[in-house]
Amino acid sequence: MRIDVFTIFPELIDGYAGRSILGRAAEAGLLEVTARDLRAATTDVHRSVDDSPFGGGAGMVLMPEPVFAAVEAVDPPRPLILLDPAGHTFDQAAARDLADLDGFSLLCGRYEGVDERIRTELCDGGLSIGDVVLAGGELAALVVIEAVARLLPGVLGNEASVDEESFTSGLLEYPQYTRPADFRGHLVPEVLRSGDHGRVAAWRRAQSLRRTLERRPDLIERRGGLTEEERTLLEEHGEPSGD
Ligand code: JF5
Repeated sequence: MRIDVFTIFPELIDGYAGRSILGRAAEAGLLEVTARDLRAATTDVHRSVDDSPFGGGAGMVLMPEPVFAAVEAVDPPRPLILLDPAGHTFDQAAARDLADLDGFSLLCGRYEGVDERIRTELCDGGLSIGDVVLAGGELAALVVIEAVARLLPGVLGNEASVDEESFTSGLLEYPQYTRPADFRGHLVPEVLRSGDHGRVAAWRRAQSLRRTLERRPDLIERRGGLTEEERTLLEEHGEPSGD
Protein backbone atom coordinates (compact mmCIF):
# COMPACT_ATOMS: atom_id res chain seq x y z
CA MET A 1 0.00 0.00 0.00
CA ARG A 2 1.17 3.53 -0.85
CA ILE A 3 0.31 6.51 1.36
CA ASP A 4 1.46 10.02 0.45
CA VAL A 5 1.25 12.70 3.16
CA PHE A 6 1.30 16.41 2.28
CA THR A 7 2.57 18.47 5.19
CA ILE A 8 4.80 21.40 6.15
CA PHE A 9 6.50 19.00 8.62
CA PRO A 10 7.61 16.03 6.48
CA GLU A 11 10.31 15.12 9.04
CA LEU A 12 7.58 14.62 11.64
CA ILE A 13 5.80 12.07 9.45
CA ASP A 14 9.06 10.36 8.40
CA GLY A 15 10.20 10.15 12.02
CA TYR A 16 7.10 8.33 13.20
CA ALA A 17 6.46 6.25 10.07
CA GLY A 18 10.04 4.91 10.20
CA ARG A 19 9.58 3.27 13.61
CA SER A 20 7.77 0.45 15.35
CA ILE A 21 4.93 -1.23 13.47
CA LEU A 22 5.02 1.29 10.57
CA GLY A 23 8.79 0.97 10.16
CA ARG A 24 8.53 -2.83 10.12
CA ALA A 25 5.67 -2.73 7.59
CA ALA A 26 7.86 -0.55 5.34
CA GLU A 27 10.87 -2.87 5.71
CA ALA A 28 8.67 -5.84 4.83
CA GLY A 29 7.56 -4.05 1.65
CA LEU A 30 3.93 -3.95 2.77
CA LEU A 31 3.59 -0.18 3.13
CA GLU A 32 5.27 2.85 1.60
CA VAL A 33 4.61 6.15 3.41
CA THR A 34 5.99 9.19 1.55
CA ALA A 35 5.97 12.58 3.25
CA ARG A 36 5.68 15.44 0.72
CA ASP A 37 6.74 18.95 1.66
CA LEU A 38 3.95 21.48 1.02
CA ARG A 39 6.69 24.10 0.51
CA ALA A 40 8.34 22.10 -2.28
CA ALA A 41 6.59 24.03 -5.06
CA THR A 42 6.70 27.51 -3.47
CA THR A 43 8.47 30.19 -5.53
CA ASP A 44 8.62 33.23 -3.22
CA VAL A 45 11.62 33.92 -0.98
CA HIS A 46 9.63 33.18 2.19
CA ARG A 47 8.30 29.90 0.79
CA SER A 48 4.83 30.95 1.99
CA VAL A 49 2.03 28.45 2.31
CA ASP A 50 -0.40 30.61 4.33
CA ASP A 51 -1.99 34.05 4.14
CA SER A 52 -4.52 36.19 6.06
CA PRO A 53 -8.20 35.52 5.40
CA PHE A 54 -10.32 37.60 2.98
CA GLY A 55 -12.98 39.40 5.01
CA GLY A 56 -10.61 39.87 7.91
CA GLY A 57 -10.14 38.00 11.13
CA ALA A 58 -7.30 36.54 13.12
CA GLY A 59 -4.93 33.85 11.97
CA MET A 60 -3.68 32.47 8.72
CA VAL A 61 -5.22 30.26 6.08
CA LEU A 62 -3.50 27.60 3.96
CA MET A 63 -3.26 29.00 0.40
CA PRO A 64 -4.51 27.14 -2.66
CA GLU A 65 -1.52 27.80 -4.97
CA PRO A 66 1.29 26.01 -3.12
CA VAL A 67 -0.99 23.18 -2.06
CA PHE A 68 -2.40 22.53 -5.55
CA ALA A 69 1.14 22.79 -6.97
CA ALA A 70 2.59 20.31 -4.46
CA VAL A 71 -0.17 17.80 -5.20
CA GLU A 72 -0.15 18.26 -9.00
CA ALA A 73 3.66 17.90 -9.14
CA VAL A 74 3.46 14.28 -7.96
CA ASP A 75 -0.03 13.03 -8.97
CA PRO A 76 -0.38 11.12 -5.68
CA PRO A 77 -2.51 8.03 -4.98
CA ARG A 78 -6.20 8.89 -4.72
CA PRO A 79 -8.39 9.49 -2.84
CA LEU A 80 -6.72 12.58 -1.40
CA ILE A 81 -8.16 13.08 2.09
CA LEU A 82 -7.98 16.27 4.15
CA LEU A 83 -7.48 15.82 7.90
CA ASP A 84 -10.07 18.22 9.09
CA PRO A 85 -12.22 18.68 12.23
CA ALA A 86 -15.12 19.17 9.78
CA GLY A 87 -14.55 15.82 8.04
CA HIS A 88 -16.33 12.50 8.52
CA THR A 89 -15.42 10.91 11.83
CA PHE A 90 -12.64 8.36 11.46
CA ASP A 91 -13.42 5.01 13.09
CA GLN A 92 -12.51 1.34 12.71
CA ALA A 93 -14.99 0.91 9.83
CA ALA A 94 -13.33 3.80 7.97
CA ALA A 95 -9.91 2.24 8.68
CA ARG A 96 -11.11 -1.07 7.16
CA ASP A 97 -12.38 0.75 4.06
CA LEU A 98 -9.02 2.47 3.56
CA ALA A 99 -7.16 -0.81 4.17
CA ASP A 100 -8.94 -2.29 1.13
CA LEU A 101 -7.34 0.30 -1.20
CA ASP A 102 -3.98 0.06 -3.01
CA GLY A 103 -3.21 3.53 -1.70
CA PHE A 104 -4.48 6.97 -0.71
CA SER A 105 -3.09 10.36 0.26
CA LEU A 106 -3.50 12.64 3.25
CA LEU A 107 -3.33 16.43 3.36
CA CYS A 108 -2.47 17.98 6.71
CA GLY A 109 -4.19 21.29 7.35
CA ARG A 110 -2.45 23.73 9.67
CA TYR A 111 -3.14 27.18 10.98
CA GLU A 112 -6.71 28.38 11.47
CA GLY A 113 -7.93 26.60 8.39
CA VAL A 114 -7.51 25.87 4.71
CA ASP A 115 -8.76 27.81 1.68
CA GLU A 116 -12.16 26.30 0.88
CA ARG A 117 -11.10 25.53 -2.72
CA ILE A 118 -8.56 23.03 -1.37
CA ARG A 119 -11.49 21.20 0.20
CA THR A 120 -13.85 21.41 -2.75
CA GLU A 121 -11.59 21.32 -5.83
CA LEU A 122 -8.51 19.35 -4.77
CA CYS A 123 -9.43 16.88 -2.03
CA ASP A 124 -11.76 13.91 -2.50
CA GLY A 125 -13.01 14.01 1.09
CA GLY A 126 -12.24 14.88 4.69
CA LEU A 127 -11.65 12.85 7.84
CA SER A 128 -11.69 13.94 11.48
CA ILE A 129 -10.13 11.86 14.25
CA GLY A 130 -12.72 13.22 16.69
CA ASP A 131 -14.08 16.32 18.36
CA VAL A 132 -10.76 17.83 19.25
CA VAL A 133 -8.86 20.68 17.61
CA LEU A 134 -5.18 20.15 16.88
CA ALA A 135 -2.54 22.65 15.76
CA GLY A 136 -2.25 20.71 12.54
CA GLY A 137 -3.34 17.56 10.76
CA GLU A 138 -0.05 15.68 11.20
CA LEU A 139 -0.97 13.76 14.35
CA ALA A 140 -4.39 12.99 12.88
CA ALA A 141 -2.69 11.68 9.71
CA LEU A 142 -0.47 9.39 11.80
CA VAL A 143 -3.52 8.09 13.67
CA VAL A 144 -5.13 7.17 10.34
CA ILE A 145 -1.94 5.60 8.95
CA GLU A 146 -1.30 3.46 12.03
CA ALA A 147 -4.92 2.28 12.25
CA VAL A 148 -4.89 1.29 8.57
CA ALA A 149 -1.40 -0.27 8.57
CA ARG A 150 -2.16 -2.73 11.36
CA LEU A 151 -5.06 -4.08 9.24
CA LEU A 152 -2.84 -4.89 6.25
CA PRO A 153 -2.19 -8.62 5.79
CA GLY A 154 1.18 -9.55 7.29
CA VAL A 155 1.74 -6.36 9.27
CA LEU A 156 0.82 -7.74 12.71
CA GLY A 157 2.78 -10.73 13.95
CA ASN A 158 0.11 -12.36 16.12
CA GLU A 159 -3.07 -12.29 14.04
CA ALA A 160 -6.09 -12.92 16.32
CA SER A 161 -8.03 -16.04 15.48
CA VAL A 162 -11.16 -15.52 13.39
CA ASP A 163 -13.19 -17.38 16.09
CA GLU A 164 -12.20 -15.10 18.94
CA GLU A 165 -12.52 -12.05 16.68
CA SER A 166 -16.15 -12.86 15.86
CA PHE A 167 -17.01 -13.11 19.59
CA THR A 168 -15.29 -9.93 20.68
CA SER A 169 -15.61 -7.59 17.71
CA GLY A 170 -17.07 -4.26 18.77
CA LEU A 171 -16.49 -4.95 22.48
CA LEU A 172 -13.97 -3.46 24.91
CA GLU A 173 -11.05 -5.63 25.97
CA TYR A 174 -11.28 -7.92 29.00
CA PRO A 175 -8.84 -7.32 31.91
CA GLN A 176 -5.36 -8.75 31.36
CA TYR A 177 -2.80 -9.77 33.98
CA THR A 178 0.80 -10.88 34.02
CA ARG A 179 3.16 -11.89 36.83
CA PRO A 180 3.20 -11.60 39.77
CA ALA A 181 -0.03 -13.36 40.82
CA ASP A 182 -0.01 -11.22 43.99
CA PHE A 183 1.05 -7.62 43.43
CA ARG A 184 0.99 -5.70 46.74
CA GLY A 185 -1.97 -7.78 47.85
CA HIS A 186 -3.93 -7.28 44.59
CA LEU A 187 -4.56 -10.79 43.29
CA VAL A 188 -4.97 -12.12 39.77
CA PRO A 189 -8.47 -13.66 39.44
CA GLU A 190 -8.36 -17.36 40.31
CA VAL A 191 -9.97 -18.46 37.03
CA LEU A 192 -7.00 -17.16 34.99
CA ARG A 193 -4.64 -19.43 36.98
CA SER A 194 -6.95 -22.46 36.85
CA GLY A 195 -5.66 -23.84 33.56
CA ASP A 196 -9.29 -24.41 32.50
CA HIS A 197 -9.32 -22.82 29.00
CA GLY A 198 -13.10 -23.07 28.72
CA ARG A 199 -13.66 -21.22 32.01
CA VAL A 200 -11.04 -18.62 31.04
CA ALA A 201 -12.72 -17.95 27.68
CA ALA A 202 -16.18 -17.63 29.27
CA TRP A 203 -14.87 -15.31 32.01
CA ARG A 204 -13.15 -13.09 29.46
CA ARG A 205 -16.26 -12.79 27.30
CA ALA A 206 -18.37 -11.94 30.35
CA GLN A 207 -15.83 -9.29 31.42
CA SER A 208 -15.77 -7.76 27.92
CA LEU A 209 -19.55 -7.65 27.81
CA ARG A 210 -19.92 -6.17 31.31
CA ARG A 211 -17.26 -3.52 30.71
CA THR A 212 -18.80 -2.54 27.40
CA LEU A 213 -22.31 -2.39 28.91
CA GLU A 214 -21.05 -0.11 31.70
CA ARG A 215 -18.70 2.17 29.77
CA ARG A 216 -19.87 2.07 26.15
CA PRO A 217 -23.51 0.98 25.97
CA ASP A 218 -23.58 2.58 22.48
CA LEU A 219 -21.29 -0.22 21.26
CA ILE A 220 -23.71 -2.89 22.58
CA GLU A 221 -26.56 -1.03 20.84
CA ARG A 222 -24.56 -1.00 17.59
CA ARG A 223 -24.18 -4.80 17.70
CA GLY A 224 -27.96 -5.10 18.06
CA GLY A 225 -28.11 -5.60 21.85
CA LEU A 226 -27.27 -8.74 23.84
CA THR A 227 -28.08 -12.23 22.57
CA GLU A 228 -29.93 -14.64 24.88
CA GLU A 229 -26.67 -16.58 25.24
CA GLU A 230 -24.79 -13.42 26.28
CA ARG A 231 -27.45 -12.60 28.91
CA THR A 232 -27.07 -16.08 30.35
CA LEU A 233 -23.28 -15.76 30.36
CA LEU A 234 -23.50 -12.47 32.29
CA GLU A 235 -25.90 -14.01 34.83
CA GLU A 236 -23.49 -16.90 35.38
CA HIS A 237 -20.70 -14.38 36.01
CA GLY A 238 -22.69 -12.33 38.51
CA GLU A 239 -19.84 -11.14 40.72
CA PRO A 240 -19.10 -7.40 40.87
CA SER A 241 -16.93 -6.16 37.99
CA GLY A 242 -14.31 -4.65 40.33
CA ASP A 243 -13.52 -1.66 38.07
C1 JF5 B 1 -6.75 21.18 11.19
C2 JF5 B 1 -8.27 23.06 9.85
C3 JF5 B 1 -7.08 20.98 9.86
O1 JF5 B 1 -7.42 19.65 14.10
C4 JF5 B 1 -7.42 18.80 13.24
C5 JF5 B 1 -8.22 17.55 13.38
C6 JF5 B 1 -9.08 17.24 14.43
N1 JF5 B 1 -9.61 16.05 14.17
N2 JF5 B 1 -9.15 15.62 13.04
C7 JF5 B 1 -8.29 16.48 12.51
O2 JF5 B 1 -6.67 18.93 12.09
C8 JF5 B 1 -5.94 20.18 11.92
C9 JF5 B 1 -7.18 22.31 11.87
C10 JF5 B 1 -7.93 23.26 11.19
C11 JF5 B 1 -7.85 21.92 9.18
